Amino acid sequence: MRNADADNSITEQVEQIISMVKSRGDEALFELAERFDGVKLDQLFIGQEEIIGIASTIGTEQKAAIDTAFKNISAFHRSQFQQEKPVETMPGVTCWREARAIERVGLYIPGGSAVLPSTFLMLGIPARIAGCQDIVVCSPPQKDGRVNVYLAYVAVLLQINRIFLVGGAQAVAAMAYGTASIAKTDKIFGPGNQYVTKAKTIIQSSTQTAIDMPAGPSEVLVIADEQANIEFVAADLLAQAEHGPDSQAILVATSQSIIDQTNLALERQMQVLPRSKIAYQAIHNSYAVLTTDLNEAIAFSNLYAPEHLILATRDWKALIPAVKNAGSVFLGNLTPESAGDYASGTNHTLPTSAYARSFSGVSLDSFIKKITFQHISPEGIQHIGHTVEVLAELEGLQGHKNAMTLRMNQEDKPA
Ligand code: HSO
Ligand code: ZN
Repeated sequence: MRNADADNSITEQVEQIISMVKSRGDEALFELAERFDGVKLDQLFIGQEEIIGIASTIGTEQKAAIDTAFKNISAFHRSQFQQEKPVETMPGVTCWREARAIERVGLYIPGGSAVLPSTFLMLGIPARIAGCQDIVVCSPPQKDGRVNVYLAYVAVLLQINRIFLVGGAQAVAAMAYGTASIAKTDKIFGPGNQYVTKAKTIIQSSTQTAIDMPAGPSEVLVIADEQANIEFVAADLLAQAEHGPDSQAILVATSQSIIDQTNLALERQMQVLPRSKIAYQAIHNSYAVLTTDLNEAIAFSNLYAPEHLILATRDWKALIPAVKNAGSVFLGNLTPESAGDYASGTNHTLPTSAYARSFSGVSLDSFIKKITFQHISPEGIQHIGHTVEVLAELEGLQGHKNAMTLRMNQEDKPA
């Protein structure tokens, strides 16, 4: 089921964890690390020296791959920086917007069934480009009470010199309420299991800390026609399926034979995947849809609003204008979701569970807010004054009218 909502038992446990962290702070975090991660920590974070030490053990090939991803993701996110021009809406009335970084952000990097250094890149890079002042990073500790070498290397690239060894709902609670060691943040980012997601929704409605987006299990929808490469289609569905048993991998095909062939390819390819058990369950909970043509396929996809949409057809260009709801779109037979998951440049933190109807994925925008500015000159006051007076009058707000009238009648005219 797609919108499998956490049952009450998850809510209750998460509420308990949040109130523990709220009342007992760091002490609760030590206790919960022992309970949930099976680690007796002697300190809650690893610092710069240790991060550099761990990072230095990275393999050459892995380092080069992370460097390339870092470069591409940085280039794409840097291009999202936009300065808007001031607009003179009336002579002497000037309005504009300026972006400012969200000052304190919290990044949650999951560490459960798979450690995802790519998620660290996807959140840390836009946070750095935006110029966020404080970037708090939480990730569950490994069994040895340290962090994974790849996370450590990403931290070095991002110049982040502290990683808190805190996972799950307790990490979200700590970044929302703050503890002696962990600073309270203004916005929390990052995917996680049902506990993390539940904690994010709870703190969003009960604190002033915002969240990136509501998150659910990951999804891909592949639209395939006769020009699709069936092996690639099956591989893309499995790449999604291996994320978790609740992942959705949907095939929308324009003929039954594409579906049949994909099923055969899925069976074959699945056998050799190390995470085949997980992938099998996900594929089992997913489905294929038969449509008469590509237009009908896109119409279905728009209703479904997938996190990832792959257009496995040579006609992908013609379909672009018809895409109305999707988190991120992969065009043509040679563009796998994996490219965007890791290294092409786009962000992989995307809206799931049909939220792509109204939400965008994480980008530079997610780490900034835009402030409007305006200035009115003596000429401007004369131009806009009467309009404001009339509108204030019709709303029965005399004080508003007054604030304008006084200025319209001012003799000496400051700039
Ligand atoms: N497909 C995931 C992101 C990811 N894949 C990380 C591999 N590592 C959600 O977009
Ligand atoms: Zn993925």
